Amino acid sequence: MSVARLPKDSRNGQGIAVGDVDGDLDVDLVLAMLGQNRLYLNDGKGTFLDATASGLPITGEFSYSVALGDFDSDGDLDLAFANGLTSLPLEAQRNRIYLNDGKGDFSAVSGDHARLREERRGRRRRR
Ligand SMILES: [Ca+2]
Ligand SMILES: [Ca+2]
Ligand SMILES: [Ca+2]
Repeated sequence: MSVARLPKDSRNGQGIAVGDVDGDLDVDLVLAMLGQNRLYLNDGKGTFLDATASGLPITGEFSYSVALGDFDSDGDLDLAFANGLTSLPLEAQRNRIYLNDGKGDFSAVSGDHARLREERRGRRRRR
């Protein structure tokens, strides 16, 4: 009998998303945490290996929810985190989008772009 196993640090999770983030056809896990979010890659047999250090931006933000979706339409699953906690500085409460390089390595490049677009749209409406 085989049993799915999670790393020991898989606690205090607020939200969870499942999807094949590294393109090897098994389903991986992303956890929204109060503190560093986690990326667990499936070894194909239901044992999850902690790939947080290599795959996710390191932050101290408090995430309450996470979703996977191909936001930039390049065929891989990207990440969106809903952040909060009013005692943190406003910048640390911003929601985040991280883009996947196709192998499960996520980077935070698009957060500011998303915000810029929002602001531009707002400006146009006001005119
Ligand atoms: Ca996978
Ligand atoms: Ca994508
Ligand atoms: Ca990509």
